[in-house]
Amino acid sequence: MESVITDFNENGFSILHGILASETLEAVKHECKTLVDALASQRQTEGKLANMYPDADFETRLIRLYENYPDENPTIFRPELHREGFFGVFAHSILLELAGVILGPEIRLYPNYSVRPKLPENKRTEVLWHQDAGYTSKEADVLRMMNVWAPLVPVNIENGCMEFIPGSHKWGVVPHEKDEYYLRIHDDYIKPVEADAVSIEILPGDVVIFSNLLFHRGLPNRAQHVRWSLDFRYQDATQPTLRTTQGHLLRSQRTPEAVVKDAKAWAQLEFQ
Ligand SMILES: O=C(O)CCC(=O)C(=O)O
Repeated sequence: MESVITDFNENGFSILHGILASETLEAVKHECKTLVDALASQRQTEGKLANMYPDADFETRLIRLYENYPDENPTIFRPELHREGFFGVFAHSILLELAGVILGPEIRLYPNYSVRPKLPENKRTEVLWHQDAGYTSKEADVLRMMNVWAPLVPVNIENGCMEFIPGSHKWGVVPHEKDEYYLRIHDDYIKPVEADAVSIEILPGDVVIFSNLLFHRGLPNRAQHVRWSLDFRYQDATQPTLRTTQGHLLRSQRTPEAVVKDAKAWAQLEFQ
């Protein structure tokens, strides 16, 4: 625990190997497969799919479903994540324990939790250099957060792993510019440090925690399968979210009765 916190404070991130149990991961994948099934049915109803590819595997089925419509594939699932199988990761005891040390006793799941199916060679899934705080506001540097990123398939430079600039969380919120699909850190701030980037090549079961101020990006996927991953953020719930949405309370000494108590309760809530 101590070295994880030291890394997080010094470098802006820390990798935790093998902390998600296979049942937890399987529950998440099961829900993702259900979402893909629903998309297959929807596309067949719309007359855009002759074959639903029911036997294609998790890593490739989404590619098959959209091969004739490359601009229509989903790049992110958010409201869809209020399903029981996702709760075990969001409310993971080790992650909440760490968040407790870093953020204090009041912890919310910040209203920015996502599953990303990163399809190959698709500009809409290439997340450019940014700080999460850059998407919120200049004032977001006061937000006390711990970001979590977890792969559902082995991730590497080829299939679009994350890249971080160590120590960049100490530089405050820097200017971002709008690119075609995402914001990106202004060249004046990223070019001088880009060569210091480290690639986060990790396996399902591993997670990386990082600061909301860390310069990071998701590389393009140049493999032939979908790079599935999960990313979410814990925040000190005594602070405002600086968004119109409020997230959900996962730990609290002040109002324990307001905490989302289990997977069933999670599934009844909405993205907010
Ligand atoms: O998954 C990716 O490629 C990018 C994710 C990201 O930028 C984030 O979690 O903040």
